[in-house]
Amino acid sequence: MAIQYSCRLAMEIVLALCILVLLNSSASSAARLLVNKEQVRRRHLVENGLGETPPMGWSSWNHFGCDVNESLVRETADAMVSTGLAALGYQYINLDDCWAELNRDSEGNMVPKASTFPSGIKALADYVHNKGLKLGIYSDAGNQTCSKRMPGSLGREEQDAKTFASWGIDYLKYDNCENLGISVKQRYPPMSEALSKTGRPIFLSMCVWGWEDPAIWGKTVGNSWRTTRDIVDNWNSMTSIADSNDRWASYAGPGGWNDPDMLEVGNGGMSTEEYRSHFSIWALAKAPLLVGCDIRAMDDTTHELISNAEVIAVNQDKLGIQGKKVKSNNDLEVWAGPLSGNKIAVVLWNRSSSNATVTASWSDLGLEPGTTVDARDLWEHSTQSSVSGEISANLDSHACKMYVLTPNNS
Ligand SMILES: *[C@@H]1O[C@H](CO)[C@@H](O)[C@H](O)[C@H]1NC(C)=O
Ligand SMILES: *[C@@H]1O[C@H](CO)[C@@H](O)[C@H](O)[C@H]1NC(C)=O
Ligand SMILES: *[C@@H]1O[C@H](CO)[C@@H](O)[C@H](O)[C@H]1NC(C)=O
Ligand SMILES: CC(=O)N[C@H]1CO[C@H](CO)[C@@H](O)[C@@H]1O
Repeated sequence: MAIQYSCRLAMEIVLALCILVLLNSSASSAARLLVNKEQVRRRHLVENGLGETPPMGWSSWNHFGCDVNESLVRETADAMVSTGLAALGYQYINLDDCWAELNRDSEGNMVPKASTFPSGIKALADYVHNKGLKLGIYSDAGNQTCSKRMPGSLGREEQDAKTFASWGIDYLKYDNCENLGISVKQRYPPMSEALSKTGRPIFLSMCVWGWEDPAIWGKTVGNSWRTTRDIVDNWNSMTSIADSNDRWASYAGPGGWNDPDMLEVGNGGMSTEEYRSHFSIWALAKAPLLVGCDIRAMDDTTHELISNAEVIAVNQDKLGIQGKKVKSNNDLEVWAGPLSGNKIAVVLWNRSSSNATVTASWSDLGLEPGTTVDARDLWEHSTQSSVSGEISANLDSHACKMYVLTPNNS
């Protein structure tokens, strides 16, 4: 393995040098800068071709915990299509913990829990695929999963990866419980290699809780890595996770994403404005957008929040650069990041406990002082033309505004 990796690295360096030489002779310095960045960003891509943009879908955990079964999964797949979410890009239907029997069969294979998944996982994958969606599953880089109700895959990576591939699985969330104190960096690569050996492209979501700074090395192993502990459905948890994840912004990119955990929108623990902020910041930060509520029974407000196509477009922008906090002043915050086509995504966020005006000046956003922009308000769906110097909004406590700025004459 080590030899294969270093050969690959050497080949990529040669390739990058060739491209550099070519560019030096022809392209402008701006274009050169862009392509160089792209080379560096792609060098460590785990080679399954997945996660060019952050994954979108649903996961059973935040709302249902261990109370999962095959009818829930089928009904959720139905709802994904009937509510229009699938058409907006939500494609993964991800089963979390508790789908398997506690014990492996006599050949050491994981077995779907007979009482809750009597038709088996292959049949479920077929059902989900027939809807045009993808099926995700869950295991753990330890000897059991976090619920302790099913086995983990540590030491059984090849066997389990083969099982998942034979069922038609498209995504694996790989958790970090019961890990016997072994380093994350030792426990995750074997599953990555096992998945790639199956020949089936399976998105690897490394649920490593931020251990051993996964942003730094994660791209060689998986398509996303958790930067934080689990989210809880409240304001303090959501905001502190947003802040921890923000530290690692520069490491994310196509093929490998920082993961601040799944969405809580629609689960009832936050106000509408808090959920709007949650969804806006996750979208801006290029986080996986994995809905964690019961989409079979969501209310209109939840549907409106998670189906905002303009906010989703920021998350799925092909440039794939994670937006970050660019100004913070007594709970007054400005988060921003570049988008393709020279555009800029901006969130103005009042995290204090009362009403106030939040302002982003052009210098906060890296815009020249004389620049004018068209400012698209992604939640109001309205555009202000020729805005100059700064953009500001009066915001209720915990509320945000999200804009895409398009500089004029650029
Ligand atoms: C399946 O799970 C859902 C969600 O927990 C539950 O409401 C439903 O009763 C379960 N169905 C069966 C057949 O167990
Ligand atoms: C997991 O490892 C722990 C510590 O060695 C051990 O106590 C436990 O029995 C193991 N569980 C399984 C299912 O192997
Ligand atoms: C905040 O200020 C705006 C604009 O002045 C106003 O419309 C809104 O009602 C205020 N909200 C609160 C909670 O005071
Ligand atoms: C971001 C921002 O402007 N936050 C403000 C929210 O409201 C309080 C009270 O008016 C201000 O003190 C904060 O600065």
